[in-house]
Amino acid sequence: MKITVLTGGVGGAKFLLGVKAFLGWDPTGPGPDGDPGADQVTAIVNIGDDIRLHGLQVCPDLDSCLYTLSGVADTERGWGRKDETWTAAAELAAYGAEAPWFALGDKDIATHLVRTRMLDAGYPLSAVTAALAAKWRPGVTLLPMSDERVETHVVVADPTWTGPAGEAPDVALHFQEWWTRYRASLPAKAFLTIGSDEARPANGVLEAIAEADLILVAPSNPVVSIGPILAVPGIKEAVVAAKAPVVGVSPLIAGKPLRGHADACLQAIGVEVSAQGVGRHYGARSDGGLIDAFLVAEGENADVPGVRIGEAPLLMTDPSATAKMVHACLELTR
Ligand code: GDP
Ligand code: FO1
Ligand code: CA
Repeated sequence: MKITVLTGGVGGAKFLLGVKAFLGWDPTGPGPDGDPGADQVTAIVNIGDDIRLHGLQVCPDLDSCLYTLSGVADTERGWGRKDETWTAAAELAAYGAEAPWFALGDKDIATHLVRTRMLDAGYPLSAVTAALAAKWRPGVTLLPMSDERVETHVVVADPTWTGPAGEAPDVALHFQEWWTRYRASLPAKAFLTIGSDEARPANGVLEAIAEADLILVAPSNPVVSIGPILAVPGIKEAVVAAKAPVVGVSPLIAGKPLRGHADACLQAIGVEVSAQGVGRHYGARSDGGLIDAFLVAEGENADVPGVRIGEAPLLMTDPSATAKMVHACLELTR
């Protein structure tokens, strides 16, 4: 069976642990790497969060997936490596270097150094990601949504404005500044996916969508994780045209995200902060939208026209619990 998953970082990576468990694989193991007859999982990962800092290209969602699926992620902190140290980050801050609000761990910096060196040598991000995966063996094929630069920027009233209240001009912040420095506390007026118009699906993305037997939209942030993926010309069209059923999973339980600021993001684009709101935001594939079915938490009573609703426990407490969610998604395709 070929499963293709649209995903962001932390939430998506936890979901992918469950996809591996559903297939009977060790969630943090290499999977049946390369065995031709075996099941295959491909993740199409958001790169809108990517940021170049200190001359290094940082790819948070790809790295969340890479580290989580190979068992070296710090699950408490929710990003970066476990057993991490912050010596370089402290020295950078002491120098007054850029973006002290975005700390790079020492182990993590090695990943960014290797990636940046390969990018600067001309390798596309998909090839760089494959090279990193050859070392970590996440078991899932990780594809960036694009090999071109796409960055999410957030339009807000200038937080440094000192003039008359209410007259602050709009400025665009890089997503990471909005998300980590300001903790998404500045009301977002718009989310921009800089570069998406010129971006093409990365090598392997359209094939992974066309060849899939099942397409899953992970319980990722619908706005800043799934949104940028669909903003790459050709990707949404490929999903809509795919032979596989498309099943989404709600990232909200009882109208609340389990972590992060998906509620602020949904509010900012005028989408009801509920499973039903997210389902309607994705829309029915039969009606020009994205999904055929949508899995929500028990008791949500979501109604999404044209979309088959399933209810299941939706807390990804461990890979086996998440595997049950994946099973429930598959049941919705029968
Ligand atoms: P990010 O890119 O690191 O922000 O991660 P994602 O966008 O992939 O996932 C973030 C989303 O995962 C948040 O909106 C959370 O609500 C959602 N999430 C985290 N844990 C769970 C869980 O246990 N169940 C469900 N349904 N969603 C979850
Ligand atoms: N999140 C924070 O809240 N503070 C940080 O200092 C921080 C550093 C960081 C470094 C590398 C990386 O891959 C992720 C990092 N994150 C940090 C998390 C990051 O903002 C999130 O993983 C996603 O981009 C949010 O979707
Ligand atoms: Ca992300």
